Amino acid sequence: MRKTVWSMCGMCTVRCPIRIEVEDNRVKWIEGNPHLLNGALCAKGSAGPALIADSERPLQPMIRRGGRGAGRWEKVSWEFALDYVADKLKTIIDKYGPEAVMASSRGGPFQDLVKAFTHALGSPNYTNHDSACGRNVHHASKSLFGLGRKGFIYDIKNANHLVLFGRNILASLRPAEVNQVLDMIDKGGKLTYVDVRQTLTGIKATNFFQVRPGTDYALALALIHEIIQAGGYDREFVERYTTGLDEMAEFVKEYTADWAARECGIKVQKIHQLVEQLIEDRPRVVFHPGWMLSRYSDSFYASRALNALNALMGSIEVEGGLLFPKGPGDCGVKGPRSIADLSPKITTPRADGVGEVYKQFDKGPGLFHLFYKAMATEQPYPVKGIICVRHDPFSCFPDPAAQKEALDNCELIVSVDTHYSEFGWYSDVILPEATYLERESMIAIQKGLKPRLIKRNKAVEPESDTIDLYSILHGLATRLGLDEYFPFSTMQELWKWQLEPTGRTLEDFDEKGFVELTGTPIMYDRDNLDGKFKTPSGKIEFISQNLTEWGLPSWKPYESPAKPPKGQFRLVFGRSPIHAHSHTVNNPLLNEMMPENTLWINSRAAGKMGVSDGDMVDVSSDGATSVVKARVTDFIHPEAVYTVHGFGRQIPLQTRAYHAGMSDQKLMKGQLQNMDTAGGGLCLCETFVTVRRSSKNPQRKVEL
Ligand SMILES: Nc1nc2c(c(=O)[nH]1)N[C@H]1C(S)=C(S)[C@@H](COP(=O)(O)OP(=O)(O)OC[C@H]3O[C@@H](n4cnc5c(=O)[nH]c(N)nc54)[C@H](O)[C@@H]3O)O[C@H]1N2
Ligand SMILES: Nc1nc2c(c(=O)[nH]1)N[C@H]1C(S)=C(S)[C@@H](COP(=O)(O)OP(=O)(O)OC[C@H]3O[C@@H](n4cnc5c(=O)[nH]c(N)nc54)[C@H](O)[C@@H]3O)O[C@H]1N2
Ligand code: SF4
Ligand SMILES: [Mo]
Repeated sequence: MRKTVWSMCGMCTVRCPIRIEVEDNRVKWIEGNPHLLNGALCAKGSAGPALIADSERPLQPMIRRGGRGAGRWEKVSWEFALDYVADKLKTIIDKYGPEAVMASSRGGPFQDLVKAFTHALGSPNYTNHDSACGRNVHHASKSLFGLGRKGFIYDIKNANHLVLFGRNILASLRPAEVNQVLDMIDKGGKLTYVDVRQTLTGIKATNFFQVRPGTDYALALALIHEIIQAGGYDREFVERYTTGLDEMAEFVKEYTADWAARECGIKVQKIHQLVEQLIEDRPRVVFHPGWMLSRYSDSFYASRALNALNALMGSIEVEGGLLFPKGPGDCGVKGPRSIADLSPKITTPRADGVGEVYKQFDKGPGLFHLFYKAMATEQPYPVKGIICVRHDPFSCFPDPAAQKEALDNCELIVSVDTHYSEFGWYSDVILPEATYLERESMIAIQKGLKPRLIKRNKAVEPESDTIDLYSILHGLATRLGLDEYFPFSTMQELWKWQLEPTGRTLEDFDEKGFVELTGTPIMYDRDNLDGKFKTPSGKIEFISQNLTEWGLPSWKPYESPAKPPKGQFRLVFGRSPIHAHSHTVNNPLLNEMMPENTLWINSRAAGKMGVSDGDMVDVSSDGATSVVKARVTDFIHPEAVYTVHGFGRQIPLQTRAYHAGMSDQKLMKGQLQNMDTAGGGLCLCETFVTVRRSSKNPQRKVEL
């Protein structure tokens, strides 16, 4: 008999609520939770069953027996693997202290577990992927509002105008957000889209700007200037809730629409037209500050400018604008407990220097790439053990070769993953986690206008020798004598403990798969937002007191991005709606839909090089080369070439993905420490590549 299991998708980190139909321990159907998503799901989410069926992934623990990366693995039992890892951790801790162990996990609601484990060991060195994703956006938002990247949600559905700078919202997607955008368009809302190429989002736009790569900050500054100049901002809101308007106005004086049009390579009339629309459409205007802005050396400031535009529009805590996400406290109830509360507070300085050398960055997850520095230099102290959970640094950060060199200083490298990651393949131990359909996860809060508790239930029993993350960490903690921090032997026990203060029970999740903490959406009084902005002044700071104190400018004078030398291009990247970074590329279903990436290249530039659509090209930078098919198109700026991130994988056991397409991160030679010093994000779009017709026979799979 078929049964319904409520759960959360795990094919990417959005974690959409889902309804699963199960029969005879088989997943028969997956759809978006009808109460929240009206059944909607993306292609990746629908490919969940193919993940379970995929045998080209680690199906039991493995210990490296050959050299690192050689692929000689011994399959072992969980007892053996956990004993092995616990012993190695003990040795490192005895020799160098607990802070010599670092752990990273891909953020999201379940990061608490890995953080709790790291702190239980006595190490402050918990980190995540974010220096290659949203750190610039996060810190930019903090400098303005005192609230991080997740400090606002966007009421797109009710907006009059949504402005997206390289936020390809319909392709790099969240189903709920896609529906909001389409609803907004249906209701007559305007969409402005800025990119260096045409996209799924751009083709729906009211205003589309194809800009010169790296010039977003110029356009944003000009919008600030023109709006202030026209007196088109929300005076009442700005006077009540912001500081530093005059200084900002003075700073942007030289950044006129005429100037920006020349700098970005767009029409000045179109900028003026946009300004007029925005003034008319406010306050129901959302300037998306970017999700992933680890791109250019001024992306922090570009994101800061986009958020300043939100403040000028007065679009905070207003329908169709940016809303404060509400939590349990706003509903007058207590939230669930976090396992991180059981672990000790660690005061040892972090090995990445965040909080000490780099006072401007949030200590929370610090900055992963800086740990490589510590490994190589043993400064401020040695880092000898690394555990990566749901995170593949070799796909995530630039220049895997440089990362491997740093990692060679480590005595233990562990990957907790559902797949062979590039990092896992180089590691000492692979601890395979059960897939999201075969495991339970902790209860988490989803903040919003109607905050709710969510929970992942197990749809089917694993048929492989894989277990969930809690069991893995609990197994290690027990072996290390740290049981007090992981006292629960089952997820059921942990759930019950988490729920105790909330007054809710596990049964409350049965009806819809989640528990709403309020029946009606909560909005704050926009006329009384005092105390909501967590900056030193309590206001939205156009000129940030903290940045000033740290010796950083609130606004960086604009510098035009370098033009690529003749015969070279700026390498830019993005996502496909069909894949999630690198880890779905070998998924049997998704691989069938999109088996490889291509290199987008402007028609005129390609013509000059004698490259036609479909030709193989060598893409190289500083000794590294990738070979890929060219996609010749008018719809990309001639200075840039573009590819979908995540391909060019090098794990022979993943036969579908092996050497299919190109890896962008491999070409980012020397960029591992190229960080935006104000935002902490890496500058991933600051690589120039040479493109040539390739002599490669398409029959050959591997690169030479
Ligand atoms: N060059 C370049 N670099 C980039 C990007 C880019 O576009 N280009 N994008 C950047 C961005 S925005 C991000 S967010 C990062 C993403 O970088 P990563 O965090 O490394 O990316 P993911 O592919 O999401 O996940 C990494 C690993 O998690 C594993 N995994 C998936 N599901 C599970 C699970 O349920 N349990 C466990 N234990 N493991 C699981 C996958 O198999 C994969 O090996 O990369 C960044 N780096
Ligand atoms: N299907 C799918 N959806 C995803 C993900 C996924 O892996 N797959 N990953 C999720 C994650 S972790 C993240 S962080 C988000 C990222 O979400 P986005 O930031 O929206 O995604 P990207 O596709 O990386 O980049 C968007 C665009 O930036 C453009 N771009 C490059 N240079 C410039 C420039 O100078 N100016 C402008 N304006 N645009 C430029 C690229 O051409 C690309 O089209 O997506 C999330 N959603
Ligand atoms: S966006 Fe798609 S893959 Fe990601 S959680 Fe939602 S349904 Fe799953
Ligand atoms: Mo990301």
